[in-house]
Amino acid sequence: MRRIVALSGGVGGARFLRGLVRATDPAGLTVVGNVGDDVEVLGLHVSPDLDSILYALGGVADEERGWGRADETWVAFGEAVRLGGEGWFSLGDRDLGLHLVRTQALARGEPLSAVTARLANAFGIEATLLPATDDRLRTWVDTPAGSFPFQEWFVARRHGDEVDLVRFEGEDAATPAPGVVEAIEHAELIVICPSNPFISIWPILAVGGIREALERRAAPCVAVSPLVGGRAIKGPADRMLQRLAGGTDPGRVATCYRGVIDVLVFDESEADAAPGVELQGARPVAAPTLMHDEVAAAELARTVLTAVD
Ligand code: FO1
Repeated sequence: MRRIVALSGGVGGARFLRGLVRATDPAGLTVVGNVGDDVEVLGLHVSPDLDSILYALGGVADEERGWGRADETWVAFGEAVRLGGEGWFSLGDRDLGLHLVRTQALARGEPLSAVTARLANAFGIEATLLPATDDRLRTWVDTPAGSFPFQEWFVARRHGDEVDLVRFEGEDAATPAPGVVEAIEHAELIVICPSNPFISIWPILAVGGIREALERRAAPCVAVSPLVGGRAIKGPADRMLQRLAGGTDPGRVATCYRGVIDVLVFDESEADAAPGVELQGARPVAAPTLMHDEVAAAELARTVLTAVD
């Protein structure tokens, strides 16, 4: 059994993880999920990235929408909105069930990591899923139109504003959730999933104890670029990379992870970008990265698993 730690955001990361559990023994896998985009909606604690991972690994994700559950209905949320509740962030009926359980557990004083473990167990997930931190960590974006909490910018404003800066409220005080540093220290391979570096992976790296554990890692660290041909499959990663890193080529993706990666896997269509990745101190690996189905995701996972053999 190979001990692997994967750092992941929501949609793209979760899709990759479905491939990873096909390509390796999930019992050896620890996933560290982003909590910077957690949000309170209708009094409920929502952890969108942890939930995308739970639903993907539990086999119940809505693949087309990219978030939430398949076969979802919206009766309770529709009624809440009709009665004057906030309606900018949609919660499906099945999804609501999970948020009720999590919110009650947190209100009783249970740490996020403990309730996440119980939820993962309930979904029959073999891999270990840990939030980056049990502490409050929230992503903010500074834009020409003002500063916004992450979900207000992402969902309510449809990530239409350009981003000048990404900040993580609570980063100074946040400590790694139990098990995160130990998993990194005992890992044979560390993987950064094909997630948006700025809003999915940086909040994890913003937890000092995690960043330090990665910097002193014994295991190799392989990141997968979320861009294909300089474009994001979904979401604002390409626009953010252009504005915050000065371009969208794989070399710019590598700059986001300087000091924490040894290898960058990026799409075969950008093979000529290899020297730019090397300049950032990472070994370039060009391979097919489009995950059009679970088989393709597993193939990408195998590329990652063999990139350091
Ligand atoms: N994204 C949207 O664009 N609109 C929504 O109403 C919305 C609701 C939602 C509910 C639960 C959940 O787990 C995710 C949800 N998302 C929604 C997705 C989410 O905002 C983002 O995909 C992630 O935070 C970015 O990683």
